[in-house]
Amino acid sequence: MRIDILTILPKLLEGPFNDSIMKRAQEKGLAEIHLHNIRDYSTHRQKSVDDYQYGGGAGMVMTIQPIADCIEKLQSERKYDEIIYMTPDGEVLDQGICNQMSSLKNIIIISGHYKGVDQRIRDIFVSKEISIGSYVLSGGELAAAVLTDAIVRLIPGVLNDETSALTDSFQDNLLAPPVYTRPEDYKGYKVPEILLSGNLPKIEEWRHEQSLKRTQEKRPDLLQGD
Ligand code: 6GU
Repeated sequence: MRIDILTILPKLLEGPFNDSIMKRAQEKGLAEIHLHNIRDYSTHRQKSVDDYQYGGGAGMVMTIQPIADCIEKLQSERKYDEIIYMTPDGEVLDQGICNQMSSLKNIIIISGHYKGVDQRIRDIFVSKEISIGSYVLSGGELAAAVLTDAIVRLIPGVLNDETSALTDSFQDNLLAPPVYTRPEDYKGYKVPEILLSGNLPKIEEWRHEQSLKRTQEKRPDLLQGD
């Protein structure tokens, strides 16, 4: 899978993709992540990427030209399955959306800043608008990093058995059960007996019960099933 991310702050995105699982996915050739600095595409004398908004009001708007030129250059090189715009007014990201997107071949993600991008960028190019939750970030970069991480780890071969996505919280609409490691007894706080029993079917049954219980207590909305 190839992901092209358009941003005015590429530095913000270098860290998250150059470590751990995201790094390994790229080294294994399973994911290609390309960062594009929108400013590099500006034809303006001062390489500006934003301007005052028509109608007045506080806050700058990202201009069409550099973003459109960057997208059109990428589209001339390959076909894209989705062009995603990260915005607090988009569809709220969940595991179902991540699962669907992890099977795509090429996507573009646009990170907005300031008051966002000129509406015409959205009208002309964008096929999907995504928010990562009901709060406002100062820019779309961290949201783009969240989306990319959540998608890339689902690409077959990225995770090994140890980090399998199958037992993640949310994969079956249930939260993951509690986990324990050594020591067996920490200042009187003990590991549940069942986990030491070696009885695998019983352990799996316990884990499922715990998942259900946790979900009921913490996220009953997930059990509503819609
Ligand atoms: Cl995608 N962008 C910004 N700026 N804020 C957000 C968001 C996105 N999702 C939640 N808050």
